[in-house]
Amino acid sequence: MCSRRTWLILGGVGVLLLSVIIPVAVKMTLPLKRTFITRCEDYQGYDCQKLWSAFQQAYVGKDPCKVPMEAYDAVIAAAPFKPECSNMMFWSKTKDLVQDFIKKRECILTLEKTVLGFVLDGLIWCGKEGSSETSTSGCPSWRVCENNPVGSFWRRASTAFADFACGDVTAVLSGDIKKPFDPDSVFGSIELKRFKSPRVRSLKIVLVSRKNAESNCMNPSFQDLQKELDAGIAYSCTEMTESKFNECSSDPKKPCGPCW
Ligand code: N1C
Repeated sequence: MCSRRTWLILGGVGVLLLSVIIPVAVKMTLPLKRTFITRCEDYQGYDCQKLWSAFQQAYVGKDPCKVPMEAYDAVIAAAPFKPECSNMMFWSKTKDLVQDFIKKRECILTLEKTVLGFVLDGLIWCGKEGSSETSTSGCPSWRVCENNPVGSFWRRASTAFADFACGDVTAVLSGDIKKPFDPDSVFGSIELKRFKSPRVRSLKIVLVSRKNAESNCMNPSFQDLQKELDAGIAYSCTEMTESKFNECSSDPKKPCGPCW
């Protein structure tokens, strides 16, 4: 016979299994397709089955280190951006900050607000030679190889998004690191180079930091940025604390316009 203490322990383990471990395991094994279609349907306005089939042909059955950006041409073409030439926001090393910000400022457009950015944000996927399956774990990162399915997707989508940029563009960078502008980041190596005058009128860098900033707008990396920027695009940089930046997103007087 089991003692009362044993029953209590067994009960506790059962509750833990039901409430934490099993849901996590199920979530991890949820097929990518289901997440893709569910998010796509929530987004509305696109033929989600068509998008899925254009998307998965980019990497399914392929060596996960041999998926170049061009593999995603078909899915990018299947989800053209809606014409909208204002309030476009780019970022590097500030993803969480920007995601919180845009939740409150509906009119600001980031790649994660477009259908493919929305559907694939935070996901991992890859295929395998000779298989029709999609894996969501054990996929190579950029440290292993550059042409991995996730990295190539973001580089391809960022290219299309930056080609579409126009008007006054904002990029939110981090003042908490020594080199806020990284020429090897997606922002530095792809997006910045696609901004073209006169379509893009200006680029404003918003450098956001916690209390004791590591770098400011005089940081030498910004000279490299300006060298890369198409002549004719006006450049400016402004420093801001994280709390000011967050306040700015909830300023009811400025639901859309810039507050820097
Ligand atoms: O390499 P990064 O940032 O400079 O890329 C950010 C830049 C943004 O302006 C976006 O338009 O490129 C675009 N972008 C995404 O929208 C995006 N969502 C999620 C690029 N990458 C994106 N991700 C993932 O986050 C992706 O896996 C990539 O490697 C990181 C961003 O890295 P980073 O260095 O902070």
